[in-house]
Amino acid sequence: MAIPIPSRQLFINGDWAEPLLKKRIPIINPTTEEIIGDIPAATAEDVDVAVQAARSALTRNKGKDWAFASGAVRAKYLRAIAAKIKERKPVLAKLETVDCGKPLSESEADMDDVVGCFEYYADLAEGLDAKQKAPISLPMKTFKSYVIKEPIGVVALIVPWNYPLLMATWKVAPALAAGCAAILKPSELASVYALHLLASVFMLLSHLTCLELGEVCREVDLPAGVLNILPGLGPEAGASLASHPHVDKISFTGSTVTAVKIMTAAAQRVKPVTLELGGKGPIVVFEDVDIDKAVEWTIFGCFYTNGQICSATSRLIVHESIAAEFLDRLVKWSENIKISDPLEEGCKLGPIVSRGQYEKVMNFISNAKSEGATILYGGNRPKHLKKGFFVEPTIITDVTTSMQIWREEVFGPVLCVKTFTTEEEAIELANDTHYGLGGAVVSKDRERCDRVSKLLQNGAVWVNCSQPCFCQAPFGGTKWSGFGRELGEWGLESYLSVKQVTEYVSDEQW
Ligand code: TXE
Repeated sequence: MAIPIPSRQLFINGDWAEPLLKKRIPIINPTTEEIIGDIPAATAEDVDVAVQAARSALTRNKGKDWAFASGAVRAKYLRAIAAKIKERKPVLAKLETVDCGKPLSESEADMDDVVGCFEYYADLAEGLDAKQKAPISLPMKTFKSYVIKEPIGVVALIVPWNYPLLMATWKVAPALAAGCAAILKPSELASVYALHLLASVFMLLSHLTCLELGEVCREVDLPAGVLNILPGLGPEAGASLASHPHVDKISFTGSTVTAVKIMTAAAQRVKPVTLELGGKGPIVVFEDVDIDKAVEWTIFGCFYTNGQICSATSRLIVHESIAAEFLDRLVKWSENIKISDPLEEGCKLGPIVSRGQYEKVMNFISNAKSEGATILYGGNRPKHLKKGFFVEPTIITDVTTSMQIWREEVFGPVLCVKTFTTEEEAIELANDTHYGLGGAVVSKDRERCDRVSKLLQNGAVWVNCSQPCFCQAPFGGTKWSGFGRELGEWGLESYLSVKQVTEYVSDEQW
């Protein structure tokens, strides 16, 4: 099924703009390994223009066009964007799948979440109006104080490739609801393979739907400069944004290594950052579970989005009394996972996003073998597929806590397994990681679930499930998984600055 790939430019100041250095870069479909189009790549020069456009969107007409427009006005635009995305869902979902390899049913679900997220923040934008000038109770009658919430300003939103449009929406919707102007930088991936063969060629993906968001903004007449979209290389476009003197905040989702660079750049100008980084989540399965249900959540928690989820529960910690039967059924379930072209009906596992990521995943598997772990299931490229960056769902046992496979994020369909005997041991194993994004506990014992939820060092804990995510609930991590929270009212607050106004009203009792 050939999908026409739209040819787009950068989206700056409300319109399409050719990159100043005219750089364009090919896009590869991870299923066919074919070049399917190209996209523009922004450089520092384009970043400058976009930041200027964003700044004037905030100040135009004394801010009344956007930053100091009412929340209700901004809500109208957010709802209009949601409606346009809903209309385009079939096309956008296909583009997402062709671009990053996730099964079409998952891309469709992502588009529903995108729509829901814009609608949710439209409601919150409206709600902001009533919260302005909230009085503060003071110990003296001679003073009156109130609080106003103002947009932080121009924000840089740097996003990864595993949920291109959804991760963008998690940032764009609250930022716009708050009255900020934004520069969105979608991800690029440099294919390791291509770099070896052809030093100057980078393969970029995961921009397509983000660029379509530009077209949607044009159609709803979003005021010029409020949202600018600049695909480009991380060390070039991303780094210029992170260090730009007129960017007021950075919200980043990606790797911990890149987060350190972004924080370092932000620190030079004392800029706030929100960081949502990687993970190595545990799923703790107790002996009292319904095994089939627990197996299903284990599979979902690790293999959804081809295993490329930061909150994936990729370390299974299972009670030793049920481990043998659990693993047996886990293997049977894994055998039934349909691995195919992700556009095909019923596909449950598509290709890894790029050759570089594919090779990284395969290296993790071969390192695990050489460190003495056992590949209980999978570990290879599926034999029935001749092309594409596919990896079988993989289950690894005989793992020790010092092995790389236990410690590092794989970002692929790879589950490693350890058993436990006591609850204390389970919690210790679950927390034995530098990361702290998502974690799960599965048990029929309510009190035990409450105890374990409290003790897991994660920003999100799932009980008797893994991964469900609602835009109303806060999302973010502890430890190396970052700080700050996206989504819910916490997401909106992260784009607002709180100002107190205190007035001297009378000198009685002074
Ligand atoms: O991430 P990067 P990559 C993890 C996952 C994956 C690994 C590498 O383990 O295997 O990270 O993926 C931009 N200044 N996650 O290389 O580099 C870049 O252009 C400013 C977890 O894709 O972190 C892209 O837009 N920006 C994760 C974004 O950062 C820079 C999702 C993410 O890229 C930059 C993705 C720089 N110097 C990967 N360098 C999650 N938390 O969900 C790069 N970028």
